[in-house]
Amino acid sequence: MTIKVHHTLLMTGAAGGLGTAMRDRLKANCEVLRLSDRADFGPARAGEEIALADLANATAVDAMVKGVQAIVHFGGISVEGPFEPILQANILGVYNLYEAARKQGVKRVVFASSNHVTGFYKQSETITLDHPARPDSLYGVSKAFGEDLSRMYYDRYGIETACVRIGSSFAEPKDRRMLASWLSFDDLHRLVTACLTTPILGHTAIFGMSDNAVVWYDNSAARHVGYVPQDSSDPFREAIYARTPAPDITDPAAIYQGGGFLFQGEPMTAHKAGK
Ligand code: NAI
Ligand code: 15L
Repeated sequence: MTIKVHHTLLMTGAAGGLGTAMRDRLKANCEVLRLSDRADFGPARAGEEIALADLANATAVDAMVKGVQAIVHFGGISVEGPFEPILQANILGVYNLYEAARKQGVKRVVFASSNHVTGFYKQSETITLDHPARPDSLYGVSKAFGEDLSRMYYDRYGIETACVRIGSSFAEPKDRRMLASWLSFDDLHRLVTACLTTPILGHTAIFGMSDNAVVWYDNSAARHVGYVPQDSSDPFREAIYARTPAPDITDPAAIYQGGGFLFQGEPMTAHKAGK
């Protein structure tokens, strides 16, 4: 059973993959679920409100945040690409979100950060939450900005945030890399619920992964969140091995945790395997 500690909960990115997957699940966490995106996603259902907003529009973001007690922030550019849309959604947009939260007294945010904040660590490493950011893309840098911005809003204004460095949250793991990075939708909901309900959240990062046998991330410094994953990528392993080739271990996509993100955007020109 989920304790409803917030009457009205805002979820951004409602038209996206995770927004769609979490929409019904998060209704258990509140009396009213306010949904937002810049894209239209149809009418409100029972127990929902809709507040469409472009994150880059401060006035619209203020209206979106008004009257909520907590925010689950999935909205934004979710892949590597040209800088301008990332700037608008993930940098200006996150600033607008925190400014609206500050002005309107919202005290808790679950921020969808990404494994790409630390994508340039190797797949042969298990990193902790104390490892410095090592973004693999402009997208990863924008998520690192969101993490730092939310830290400042905690230190200055007491807005608690969990920066959830989501690995790969899809219905199933799609490839060998995702055997380590996979986060099931049910575990994502468990993780968001833990972030919303833990008595003292403070400001923390936490890696968003299921209870996978292959592990790159150590969440021991975030045990106060109380996240206990219940799913695992392991049942998918055999089928993934059968349908995917063995990795070329000199390929940067196999060396680094960020995988294929290293090849998105402008081509890398300063890479040597093993450095
Ligand atoms: P998605 O791309 O499917 O959904 C993102 C949503 O944000 C879209 O509906 C889009 O319309 C909206 N959006 C984009 N720019 C916007 C703007 N300027 N104003 C308002 N809305 C805007 O992404 P997905 O997979 O649902 O991910 C949700 C969040 O979780 C993203 O922030 C992503 O970076 C993060 N994440 C997701 C992972 C995954 O495995 N699905 C892994 C790591 C992080
Ligand atoms: C992300 O940050 C992306 O939003 C998502 O689409 C996946 O590509 C994921 O990382 C991943 O690394 O698998």
